[in-house]
Amino acid sequence: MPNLLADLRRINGPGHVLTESDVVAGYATDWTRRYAGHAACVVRPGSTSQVSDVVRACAAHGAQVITQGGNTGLVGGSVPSPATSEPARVILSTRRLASLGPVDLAAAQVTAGAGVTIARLAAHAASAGLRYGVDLASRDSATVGGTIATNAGGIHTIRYGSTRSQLVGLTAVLADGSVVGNLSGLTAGDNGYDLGHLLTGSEGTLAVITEARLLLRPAEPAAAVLFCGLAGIAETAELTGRLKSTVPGLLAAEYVDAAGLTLAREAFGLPSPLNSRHPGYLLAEIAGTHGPRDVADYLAELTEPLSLPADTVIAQDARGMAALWAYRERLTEAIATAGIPHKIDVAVPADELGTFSAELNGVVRAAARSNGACASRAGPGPGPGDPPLVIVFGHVGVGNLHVNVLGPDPADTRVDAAVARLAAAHGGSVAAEHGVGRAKTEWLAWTKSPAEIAAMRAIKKALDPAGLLNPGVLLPPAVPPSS
Ligand code: 2HG
Ligand code: ZN
Repeated sequence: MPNLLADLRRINGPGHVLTESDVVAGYATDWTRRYAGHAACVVRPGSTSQVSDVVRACAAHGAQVITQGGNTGLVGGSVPSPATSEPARVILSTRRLASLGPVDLAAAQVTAGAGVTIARLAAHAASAGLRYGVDLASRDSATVGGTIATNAGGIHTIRYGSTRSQLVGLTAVLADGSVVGNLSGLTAGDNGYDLGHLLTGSEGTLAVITEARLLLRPAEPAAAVLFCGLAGIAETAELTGRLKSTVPGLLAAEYVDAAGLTLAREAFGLPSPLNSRHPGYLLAEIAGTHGPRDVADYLAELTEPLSLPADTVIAQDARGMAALWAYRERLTEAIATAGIPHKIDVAVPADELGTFSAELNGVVRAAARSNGACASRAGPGPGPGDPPLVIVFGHVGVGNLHVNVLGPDPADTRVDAAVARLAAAHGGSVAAEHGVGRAKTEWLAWTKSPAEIAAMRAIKKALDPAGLLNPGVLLPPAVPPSS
């Protein structure tokens, strides 16, 4: 260990090897506080070549490398294992890999360091009259590298696709320290295996991403935000389908359920957005692609054939639109004020959302009963003996739901597994935009075939034969559990 630390100090400079236990603990605990691990130190390399030297040094000492961007992942993928035993673990923070190249207007592309935040990238693109297609509530902390590693989606996935759709190339350091990748920005004429796309969604298990070449989109300022009260998620999915096929510039279609809206209102003192309460709400954001006509005329033309619900508000000014977005964007924070939630990020096909949602509460309650009911009160969430509080929201336009459950002991994963199993039973996915992390490895086999998992293991073995890159994340344990 002293030799490893000395090597890391020599490579990065002593100020960029952090060993104070409280500082390391901060990096080793994820945003939810549900996942925390142990590491010998945090290193903060400032260039791809320093990352390469760090990875080589760790390999030479048999130390594990846990790559971390903004640490905003919610499934434990960016923090080390809680085991206290050897081998040593090093958290490699990418935050100093913060270079941001000039916007290439001819190609509508930019090269960004892995540690650049999404907010900084968005502002940079906007200063050149363009936009970056991935946007998410954690934009001020989430990084380019982290969002590639998890293939993050966010609020505009319905319009621009997930991070995979923005990636043109990247630079990465493999487990032996070698540097691979291509930042030429060429989208034609590449051939062979596409390492960039293989690393997208690989959650730090195959390489350390240090830079990326990203596609930018034409700026499409929002012209209106609609907020509609609906009878539930099935009706929301149905209306979203109609919006998708009618509205040319649908930028976002987001769902919030009644429990989520109440919590956000209570946590932040927000007024009711509509005249009445409803089981569910759709927030739709529409771009100003309607030409020179007045936005109001355009919406009137649209809303006629769409037959929007009676209780709908439409905001067309920046302030009004932001006020409606607050009910959706501040939900994660609102839930955190009520306790440590179980966060189950799943995808469910649009035509199954109704039955999934109808079965959800029963499934959660049954799993919570087997947990010995709720843990102690940690805020305005449920107290001992209360039923769990289930909050459902997310990117309904792409079938991506964030099920949050408050009440059951955060250490008990039975509720999480039950919800993931329900999503799988409805033809969905146990993990969507947050990744698999440490939380969901055992459930991957519910939606991926043995052959697929074997192929993933073979890739891991080929690229990281010693298993030093983010072990315990993404891939299921070698011997699957019996359940
Ligand atoms: C969002 O869409 C994020 O706001 C966070 O993915 C989801 O807190 C969550 O469960
Ligand atoms: Zn999300």
